[in-house]
Amino acid sequence: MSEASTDAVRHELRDGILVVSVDNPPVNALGAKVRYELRAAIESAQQNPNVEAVLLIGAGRNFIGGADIREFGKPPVPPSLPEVCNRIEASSKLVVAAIHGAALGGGLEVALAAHYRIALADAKIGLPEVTLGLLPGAGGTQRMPRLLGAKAALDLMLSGRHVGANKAHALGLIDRIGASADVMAEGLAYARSLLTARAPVRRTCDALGLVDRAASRAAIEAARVEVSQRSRRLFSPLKIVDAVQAALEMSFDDGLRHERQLFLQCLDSPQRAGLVHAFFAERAAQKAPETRKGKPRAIASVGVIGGGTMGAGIAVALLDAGLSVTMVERDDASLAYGRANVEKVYKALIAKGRMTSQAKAALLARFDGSTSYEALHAVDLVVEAVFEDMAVKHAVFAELDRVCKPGAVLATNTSYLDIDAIAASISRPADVIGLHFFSPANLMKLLEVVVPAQVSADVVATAFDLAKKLRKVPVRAGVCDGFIGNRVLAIYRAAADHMMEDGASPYQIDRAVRDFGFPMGPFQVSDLAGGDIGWATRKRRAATRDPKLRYVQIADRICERGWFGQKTGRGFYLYADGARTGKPDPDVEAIIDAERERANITPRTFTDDEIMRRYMAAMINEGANVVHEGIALRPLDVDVTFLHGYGFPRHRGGPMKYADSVGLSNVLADIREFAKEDPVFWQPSPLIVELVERGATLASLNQSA
Ligand code: 3H9
Repeated sequence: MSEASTDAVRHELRDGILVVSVDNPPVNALGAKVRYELRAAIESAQQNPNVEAVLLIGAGRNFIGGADIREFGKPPVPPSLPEVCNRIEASSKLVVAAIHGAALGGGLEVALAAHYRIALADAKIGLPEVTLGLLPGAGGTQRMPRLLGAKAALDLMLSGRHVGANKAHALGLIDRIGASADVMAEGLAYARSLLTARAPVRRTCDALGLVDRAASRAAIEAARVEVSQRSRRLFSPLKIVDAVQAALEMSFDDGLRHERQLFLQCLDSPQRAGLVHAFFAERAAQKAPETRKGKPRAIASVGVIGGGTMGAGIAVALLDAGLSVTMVERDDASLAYGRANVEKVYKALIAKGRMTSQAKAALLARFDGSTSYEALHAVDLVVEAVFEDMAVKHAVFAELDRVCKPGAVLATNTSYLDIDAIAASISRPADVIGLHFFSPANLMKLLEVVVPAQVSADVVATAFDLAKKLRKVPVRAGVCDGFIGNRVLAIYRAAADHMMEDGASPYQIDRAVRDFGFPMGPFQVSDLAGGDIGWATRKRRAATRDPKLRYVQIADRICERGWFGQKTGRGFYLYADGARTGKPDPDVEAIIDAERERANITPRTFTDDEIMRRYMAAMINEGANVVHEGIALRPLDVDVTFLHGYGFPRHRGGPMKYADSVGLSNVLADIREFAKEDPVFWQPSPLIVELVERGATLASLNQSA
């Protein structure tokens, strides 16, 4: 046995097979060092007469997680990944890839360049580049269609989805599924069996998946139509289709060159920068100071107080994560209603064919209900989702304090109430935390983990751990009215109201916001959530509102008529016969006209660009205030909040990333311009002023905490 070892790629000869293992924790990403050493290993195999075949594997939990995303946007360091893949494919000795865990992006492209592929049952195989604003740039767009045909290859590349070993085998992506969990043993046995059978070197570039040219062309055209309709704001999907077309029409080498050009265009696009920012921001948001200090408490059983829409949604999220749930309601009728709300979610899934009745029964076996708090004596965590009223919350927490076991985490789902005050009202404030779910709680990814002053680090760590179990995206927030998300929302919604009163119609504002990339505009959101919710908040804030602050009454006039949006058939829009998409309402336009007159405003026109500049400036300014006050740890926490709770277009990275991309000094100039009309509303955030003075970006603050 001969061996050579390097840091990132190790190789050793085992009975004629050179085992080349990529060892670059945490996910064996293909950074410059890995690429260099991988190529060297393949070259050494060609020269070594003792090597009959090469086995590529990954050390640790994955094969290879892809190109090193951290290198994007930096000067390229040779060898490039396409070069390395070409070198692998050109090998005169058999190259076998043995996949366990992730073989994603460049990782799969390395495997596609190998001559044979085996995968273990835990494999996650895919080309997710599109989710980062890219296309597979190391031969993937040329090799995958040749291997699978254009249709299947386009489907995988355009969706970015992962497939498991069985599906990959059925598609023809891999040749064999390993029976055990030992990747080395499976890979060696497979390579040996290929050698024994004198299997030829079989290069993917020669595969015949595109020979049916008519079918390939049809698949490419169909994908082009679909992409133009569905992903019209995104840059890379059409480039993926172009690259596959090149695979059909050009030689392999020309196709690779074309792929490279398209890849570089994507790499340079602001969308790539936004999407990569979102990727890292989501991961960074999962780390808060307390998650490093505290040890999560074990959570198996959870109590949910309240069976309304929110409580039931939370119960479903918990059940789906495999936890046991005890719902507490004040009487039998309310409990029955709560249970029905839970069942309704599963019934809808069954109706859509996405769940079996057996699966529903298995989930509901972990669901229990009671009208007595005593039922919560043994639970590990409680989430309270009752009416938003401080006196009611105090009463609930007093009961929890009385019945819950020591060490139980006591969480409130309040959207704005002072959690410090709730914590201070009981004997164990260190166990009290905010878990702010978004509706529908079983679907929405965002979970604001609201950290009151006295909470213990263990409890915060438990909340982050729970978020992971629930497959939610947690963001740490401090206590204030509205926390991160709703506090910022109140400000940009006010900016939208100002524009509406000044002359823009709500329909134009919604359209401009949708064209920017949000799924809905603010007035559609209000109609969906129920206008009464915002109305209640405005009434609550009325007493403390700065009388000098401009207040637009249009929404109040609409609510006074009982027009609360979709649920009442009209709000800002008209929803005929239960329609979910509304139509502009002339009566609403008349109300707006009357309000403009009452406020003595001569309406003026706004361009969509003006609308978005004001809308975004308001969002960015309050986002910066939230960071400045320590409510959000870093700008990236604001970004993640808006990406996952408010439909912010992912390819723009989030409002703080967007601010940097348009230039913080430009945003500040806009705010100062708008302040000439309304200096009370448009007060530049001290953080923005400071950063602009120093010539620094919001991103520069993302390293802290
Ligand atoms: C590509 O390949 C382009 C090519 O086609 C062309 C090139 C020419 N690079 O997610 P986790 C970090 S594009 C650098 O929590 P998990 C991550 O930030 C790439 N770093 O683990 C985190 O760091 P930290 C296509 C990466 O076990 C840590 O690893 N590939 C990369 O839940 C753990 O990550 C993809 O898009 C990377 N590629 O999931 C796959 N990946 O600890 C992206 C991860 O400092 N990755 N990190 O926060 C994933 O989907 C998941 O990470 C994976 C593991 C499934 C692999």
